[in-house]
Amino acid sequence: MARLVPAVLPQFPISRLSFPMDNRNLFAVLRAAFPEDLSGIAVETDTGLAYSWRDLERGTAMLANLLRSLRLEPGARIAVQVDKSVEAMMLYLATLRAGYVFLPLNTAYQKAEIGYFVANAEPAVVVCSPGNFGWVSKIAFQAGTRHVFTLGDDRGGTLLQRAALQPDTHETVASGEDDLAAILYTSGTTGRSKGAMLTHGNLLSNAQVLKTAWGWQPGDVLIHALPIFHVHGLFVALHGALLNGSRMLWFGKFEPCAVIAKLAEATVFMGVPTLYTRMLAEPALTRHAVRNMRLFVSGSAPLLLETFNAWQERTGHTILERYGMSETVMLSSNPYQASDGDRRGGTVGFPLPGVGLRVRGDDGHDLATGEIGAIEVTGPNVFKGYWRMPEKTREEFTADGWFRTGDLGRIDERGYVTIVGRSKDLIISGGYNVYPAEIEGYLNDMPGVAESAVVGVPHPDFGEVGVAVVVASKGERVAADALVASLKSQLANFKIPKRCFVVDELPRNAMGKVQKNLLREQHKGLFDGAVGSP
Ligand code: MCA
Ligand code: AMP
Repeated sequence: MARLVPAVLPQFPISRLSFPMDNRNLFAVLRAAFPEDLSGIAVETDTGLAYSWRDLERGTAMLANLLRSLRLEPGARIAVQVDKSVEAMMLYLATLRAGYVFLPLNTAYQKAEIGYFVANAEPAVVVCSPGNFGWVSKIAFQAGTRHVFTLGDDRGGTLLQRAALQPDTHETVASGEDDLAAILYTSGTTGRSKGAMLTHGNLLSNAQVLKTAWGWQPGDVLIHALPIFHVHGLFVALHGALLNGSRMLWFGKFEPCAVIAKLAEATVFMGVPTLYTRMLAEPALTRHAVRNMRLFVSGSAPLLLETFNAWQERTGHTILERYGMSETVMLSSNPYQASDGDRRGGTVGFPLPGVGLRVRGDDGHDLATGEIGAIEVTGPNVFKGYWRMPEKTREEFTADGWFRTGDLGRIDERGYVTIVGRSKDLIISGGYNVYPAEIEGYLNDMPGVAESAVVGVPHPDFGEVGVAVVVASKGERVAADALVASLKSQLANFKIPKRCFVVDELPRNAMGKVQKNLLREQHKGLFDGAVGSP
């Protein structure tokens, strides 16, 4: 039996709050969807804690009051690199509530990565794990950040200590649709990461569209087992549950057996393909285990047909695959209702209501049904631009205002979209994006390295993983293990190539361009038969 704990402080009666619906602040809209009876459980964690809707109301109010008490400038960025916890989720909601801009950072990021984001975004507040305070605060203070707090996944740290001193009511700031709600950094094929600026309107419109598209209904319970520093866990899953006033079963980390054990209590699950393949590897995944489930959603990376079919066979459920990006939130989805069509494995379904999606050729003309070209999109969900990169923003939009996704696809005669590849040099590993150019940059800077190429190859657990191929400088010798060790000391762990080869030369075409396709072909069988993670 879960224990009901107050989120931040002992309970106080809360005053009646008004949420004028002309307020397009995303929090105000989510808050209006909370059940009338705030004493019910909103979030139940895998550590045995339960948070009521009132706890969310009060906790976010206290955190919002703390942020407001710092007298930050309008539009101030709140950068957060902490382990997943309900308090971290409340910090996100509190940032919206107080009218500031949330900047989530993957916990795997190391010094150089955090240094770049902090210097680029100039956050007024940085919140980090207690164990990282030493190095993170140094980076933050050097970049001019005025406030650094800590937040642990055990409800420890200075942020909650300070928030506990604040009143537990807060009138949500009035926001317009065009006001910034969050900045999500996404790496680039060249150069450094770009901060995608998402507005309250972007997030709100997408959440509302998905509520209908995926048939959210009273009594739904969501298993939340994704990280909360990227679009999938932070927006798609979280907003879905909150906007429906639905209880969440909250996992700090994805553990297949623990999640399977909770499926019987849930109705909705969202995951990247690796989560599905890991659950399929467990005999405990049976039709009985999923007897109360209504919907399984997959996205962030291609779902193999093999996984789609195996899931259907084992559980009797057809996974609904959808497609999105940090810059656009969700773009397309397979149908929820059978009357709207089948859920087709290998496709990402139809463009969502309000989303324009077209496929264009190199010459910029619309392609005929079934032809493969560049996917371009438009809609209220499409971001405002890249933070302080007007030039980059211009490059990524067409003259008529459509966003170039960098994905290649086709639309069939029934309107289903299939993604067939990417024009951007990107590896998607276990749902995380890895940009070869970034890894190659680090490798090329290492002593004794003349050049390198990083390519993605199939992997049974992560879908795709990076493999590095390195050429030593003339007269130098380099050891693959040492190169990988050096990368590990500098970069987030999911970016580290799973294998590294030192070769005499890289294959090049007549123009002198490295032929990555040949490297991919050469190494494509490297992980055949590998079970689980390496
Ligand atoms: C961990 N490792 C990885 C990954 N995760 N390597 C490559 N790719 C990864 N994704 C490394 C670890 O550092 C470790 O290396 C080794 O692989 C094994 O780790 P393991 O314990 O198996 O990993 P884990 O901690 O269990 O994590 C696997 C995971 C996780 C649960 C699949 O990667 C995950 O939560 N992925 C979801 C990502 C996500 O939410 N993406 C949504 C992005 P070593 O032993 O050397 O340290 S939003 C998005 O893309 C858009 C907008 C969308 O459409 O949703
Ligand atoms: P991100 O930069 O993390 O927002 O990743 C966005 C990219 O993930 C998209 O441009 C696609 O390449 C990829 N992606 C997301 N969902 C899917 C999907 N269902 N199938 C294939 N690729 C996907």
